[in-house]
Amino acid sequence: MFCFTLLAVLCCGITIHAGAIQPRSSSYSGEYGGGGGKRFSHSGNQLDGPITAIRIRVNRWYIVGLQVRYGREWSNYVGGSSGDLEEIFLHPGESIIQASGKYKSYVRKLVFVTDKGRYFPYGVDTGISFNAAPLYPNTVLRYFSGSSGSVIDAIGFHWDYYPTDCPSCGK
Ligand code: MMA
Repeated sequence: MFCFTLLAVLCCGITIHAGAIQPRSSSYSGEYGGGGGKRFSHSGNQLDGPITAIRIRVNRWYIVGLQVRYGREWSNYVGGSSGDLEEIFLHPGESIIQASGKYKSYVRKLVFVTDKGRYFPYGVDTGISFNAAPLYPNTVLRYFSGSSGSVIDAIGFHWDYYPTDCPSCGK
């Protein structure tokens, strides 16, 4: 019995200790939007590097499309063809640290805030508000997922540390 108790105490101790030396860094915010469209995820694209630029297509009502540059590589475009395509490039080493917006059945508005204090708003002020931010300190937007068809139906935000294994990333 004593042995068993000792083992339990030891195991517990090891678990707590492992937790302390390996802090968590990944978190997820979402999904914001409706249930239509086809699913997409940029989880593989994050291996190309940090987010360095974003293209958003907007029309008078909706966030229509999305394309994201990871390191030097652009993701596939998702969404429809109406409206105008807008492009922003982040500065070297700059990261998105907050994303807010509005949605109903589709995404209506997106606002990105960076760790250099810049913010980039897109779309219209209609619908339910959301406010997405990372759970863990010093983590940033690493990739997007969601659903799309002729517009962006829904969107989610994946946060983690800025990648350190990327020589051309400016940090
Ligand atoms: C398409 C189809 C739907 C989706 C809408 C909006 C027009 O229908 O993909 O499932 O909800 O586009 O993106």
